[in-house]
Amino acid sequence: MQKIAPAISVLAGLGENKPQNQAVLDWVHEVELLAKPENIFWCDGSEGENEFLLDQACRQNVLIKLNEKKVPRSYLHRSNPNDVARVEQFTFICTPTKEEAGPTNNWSEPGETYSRLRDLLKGAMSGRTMFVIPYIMGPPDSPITKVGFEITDSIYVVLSMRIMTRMGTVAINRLGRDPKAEWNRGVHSLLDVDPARRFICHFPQDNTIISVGSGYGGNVLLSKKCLALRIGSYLARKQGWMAEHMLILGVESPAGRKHYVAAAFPSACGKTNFAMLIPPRHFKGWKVATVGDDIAWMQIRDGRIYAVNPENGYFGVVPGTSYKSNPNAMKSIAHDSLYTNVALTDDDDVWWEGKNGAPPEHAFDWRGRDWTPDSKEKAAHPNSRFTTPMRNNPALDSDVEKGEGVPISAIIFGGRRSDTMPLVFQAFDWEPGVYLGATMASETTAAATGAVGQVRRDPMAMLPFCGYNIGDYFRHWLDIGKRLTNPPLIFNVNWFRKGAHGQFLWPGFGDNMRVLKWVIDRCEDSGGAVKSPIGWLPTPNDVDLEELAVEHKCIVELLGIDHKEWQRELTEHKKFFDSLGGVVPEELLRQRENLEARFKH
Ligand code: GTP
Ligand code: SPV
Ligand code: MN
Repeated sequence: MQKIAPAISVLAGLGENKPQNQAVLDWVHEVELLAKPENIFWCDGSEGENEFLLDQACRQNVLIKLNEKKVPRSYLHRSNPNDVARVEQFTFICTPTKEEAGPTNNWSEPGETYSRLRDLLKGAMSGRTMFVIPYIMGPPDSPITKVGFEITDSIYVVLSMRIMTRMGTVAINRLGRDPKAEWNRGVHSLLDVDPARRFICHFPQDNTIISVGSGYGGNVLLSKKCLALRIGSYLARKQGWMAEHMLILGVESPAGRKHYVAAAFPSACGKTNFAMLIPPRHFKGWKVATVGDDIAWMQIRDGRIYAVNPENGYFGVVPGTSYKSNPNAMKSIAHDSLYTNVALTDDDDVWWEGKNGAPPEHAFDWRGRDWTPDSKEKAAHPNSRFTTPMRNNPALDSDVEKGEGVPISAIIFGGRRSDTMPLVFQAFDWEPGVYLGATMASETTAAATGAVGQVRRDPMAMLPFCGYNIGDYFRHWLDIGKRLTNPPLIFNVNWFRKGAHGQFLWPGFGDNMRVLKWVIDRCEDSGGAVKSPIGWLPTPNDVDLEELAVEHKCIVELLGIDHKEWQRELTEHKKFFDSLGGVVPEELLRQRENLEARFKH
């Protein structure tokens, strides 16, 4: 068997970017004594370092260089077939008490967990290189920006973190020498990539993350779900801001009026696609620009919400990405990108289900096995991903680096629902809007291991990412509302409603502009709607459907609510709240009663 992550021989002048901060040095030393690496590589984030590490990764077969003409400076990575998605059942919030982690998280006692992890990490990096990655989350000049250090024995993690975060010297400078400064400690080791020894543990009180036994995405790029959401949400509540699983986009009308919108959809439910939307031809002069595709850090200023994207790149779902569905993503991943678990063609190009053009006659599937169009299994894993710098995105918003963030006019919740949820509606106010987010549900996807297609409640798309008690999280949302004099309007969308034959009723993708336009109209007090029990619903006349080839009866179905389905939905809301065991704030329980009452009138 191939050795996992053998040490690299470090070239002179590389890997020497040691920070001055004594707290960091002490912590690295402590992990070194425990994990016993062969050598330490202190990353600086430079071009030369990246070139060197890419070359090393190819030599170790961690990466395969792709066809330089077809996808310049890009590489394929194949993860272990037992390690292809986030593992929610092995993800823990280690707070002193179980109550602090709340009813939706796996909890594990901190002292015991540290000692179990220490045992696992003992000598875990022997014969390996230990990389120290300094990074920041947020624009360099933002007051909200946080510093993190990730220690890892995976070269793939280093190369990915360089794309996903602002990495290297910028972080060392931001932290400075103050040993008391706030920064996140992240330790990651592949160990032997065995699911039996795979744990993703968060210690919010210590601002610490320890992740072992995986080499995949959200389990190991500790900046992302672990810091920016789980630890982030904990810090946000304590410090009075919000860390949310939301895309951020800017939308500009032909008249030059611009709004920013944040949208929370669960994993693999359309955030990246919505954030990169290209309006259909009929919307000539409208422009959509991306601020972020996965995470929003939001602050309140002058009674308004302002958002920044803490990330620097996109870790996006590959299957289904094409010039038809998402041209901006296709252009972004055409160069300088890492691909994970897609298929490799005979000419070293990448392929996946849903890419433009005919499938190749022969390829190697995501595990590296022979594949032809007759094969029963998919060529690319359903959760195969691209890692690409946000600078590759032709639609990147001009204010993406703005430290103070962009003002948010609307918050949109949305899930993957075959039935019940209409294409779009608007909550009556902030509190009913929080209820809407708190009760949202979605069919599960391949982004996490486990069954796919089952409806589960996923409050604010944060079920797997809220680093503390969900009841306190709801309370935080309600409290935020009280501080807002100019609150964003709150909406719900569903791109995934299906007709009687199991087909999607709505074309989605670029045509979601039609829904976005209605949202913007509502923000400008100009969009029409009718009052319904669940909120303000547009009629077919209120949504711009020009040049859309969808039958009128489908539109009526999409925009309608079925009272029978909603009775079931209300029962599910109650069941969900009951399952949380008394942590749900009074206001939300009252919202549920109000909703039920509105259906009776
Ligand atoms: P994470 O990165 O896991 O957080 O996912 P995401 O929310 O960014 O989802 P993404 O945009 O990558 O989309 C996931 C899947 O949904 C892809 O296969 C898309 O092709 C599909 N999808 C996205 N938008 C739409 C849409 O409007 N309609 C339909 N039918 N499918 C969509
Ligand atoms: C998600 O699952 O929401 C993702 C992918 O964005 S991962 O980084 O693996 O969490
Ligand atoms: Mn996500």
